[in-house]
Amino acid sequence: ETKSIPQPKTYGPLGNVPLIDKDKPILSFIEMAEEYGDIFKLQTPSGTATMVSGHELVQEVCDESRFDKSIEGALQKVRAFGGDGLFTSWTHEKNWQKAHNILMPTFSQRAMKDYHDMMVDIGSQLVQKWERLNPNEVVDVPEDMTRLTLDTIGLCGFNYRFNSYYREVPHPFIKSMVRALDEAMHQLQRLDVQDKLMIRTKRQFNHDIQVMYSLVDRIIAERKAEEKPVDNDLLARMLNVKDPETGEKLDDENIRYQIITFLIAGHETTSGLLSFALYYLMKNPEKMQKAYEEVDEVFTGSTPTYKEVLNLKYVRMILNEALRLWPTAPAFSLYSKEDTIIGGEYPVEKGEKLTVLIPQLHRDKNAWGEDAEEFRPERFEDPDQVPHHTYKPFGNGQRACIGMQFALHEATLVLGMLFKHFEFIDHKQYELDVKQTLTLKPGDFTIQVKPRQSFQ
Ligand code: MNH
Repeated sequence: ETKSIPQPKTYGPLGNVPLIDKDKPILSFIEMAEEYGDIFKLQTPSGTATMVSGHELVQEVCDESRFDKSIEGALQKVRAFGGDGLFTSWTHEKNWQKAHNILMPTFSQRAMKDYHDMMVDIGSQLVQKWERLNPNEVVDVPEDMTRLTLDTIGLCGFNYRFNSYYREVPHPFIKSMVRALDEAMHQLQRLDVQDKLMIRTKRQFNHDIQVMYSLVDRIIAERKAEEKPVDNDLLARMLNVKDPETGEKLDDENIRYQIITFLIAGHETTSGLLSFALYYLMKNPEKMQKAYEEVDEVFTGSTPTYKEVLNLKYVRMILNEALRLWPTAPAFSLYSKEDTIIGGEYPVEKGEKLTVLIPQLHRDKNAWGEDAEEFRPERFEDPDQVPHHTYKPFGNGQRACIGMQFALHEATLVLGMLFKHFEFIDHKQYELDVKQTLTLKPGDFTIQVKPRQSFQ
């Protein structure tokens, strides 16, 4: 006995598009999931999308023998500049396996030791900036976090300094990247004819891609021209290391795509994570207090060490919980390898696509309990208590995030440094307004900061 998948009402050739908020599609999907349940279907100009969010269904589609990552929707649009880089390639493309083999070792927990001092360098720039503000000045949290995460991946990845804290407006790369990502998200909701008419938008998109390429090509050329190039960053690995399986190195075009990919994937999401974490702490003073206590106990010297960061257990739990409520990369897509049935009742054809709606999965009361909407880092105290297969902020299986340790080390270190140095003032009684540029961030989130007395 099979059932058809629920679908909201459609509007002619636009399908379900009029029901989707074009600036924050993910929030519309969350609302629809509330109404239509664990699985529902949407028709858009770029095809049919089936959204799954119930924990049992998600567990099923995370079975890699039956489903694999699909490059579609926004990801397919991002492919215009990410090419066959790790993020936007199919698993069966030769360059995915090759780059995966070559780059995995640079992202292990141990490899973070090599990046730690550079992360501290950039973190200190943020601390110094905030220390030098006048008492009434206001901090735009997501903006300063984006400066931090961009500069960190630039330095650790490519020995390149964006020097974002010395700029009033974002680095040109960032301007182009944000606009291109935003355009990729909006393209999805346009009919082909509409899209073809938007000549200026298209020109801007192509221009933005060229801006990104030119920076990256310069970074590569400068590295190649150096007499004694550094040998321990990501770029060095990309240029020099052979894939043990094929004996081949990455080609130049693919290296360009990988660098773009790491610059994008490597900072937007982590910046959102830090912003959401600070937001939740400011709204939960008892949790904030616990974080202060931990940091005061663990960070004893003037500069945090690699090992001390690993000991910030509660800060790590705070980050896990922030990523549960607002996973900053909120969806991933799969295709079915065979004709199959999911949930025992919904037929899925070979090649058919499914999208996992992560924020909804993370709020599934059947898995997380009645308090699923509450910010409670303690639920991550005992890893065995975390419900299996219901927590996917970094995606799934072999296509999961390669930068997870990097993001968590960076974010834990920086939250620790901020707690060591500041008190935070919710000067405008901020109410959460989630913004989407493919990834999620708290919009218009400003605070005031005050140096902590005990450290003056
Ligand atoms: Mn990241 C894949 C989330 C930080 C580089 N990342 C993914 C996926 C999710 C994700 C989800 C899977 C997407 C999919 O299946 O389509 N990533 C995050 C989050 C953070 C994050 C929530 C921070 C918080 N990611 C980072 C950082 C880097 C990075 C930092 C690099 C330094 N991520 C990647 C790359 C991939 C990826 C590269 C693609 C990996 C692959 O498919 O081989």
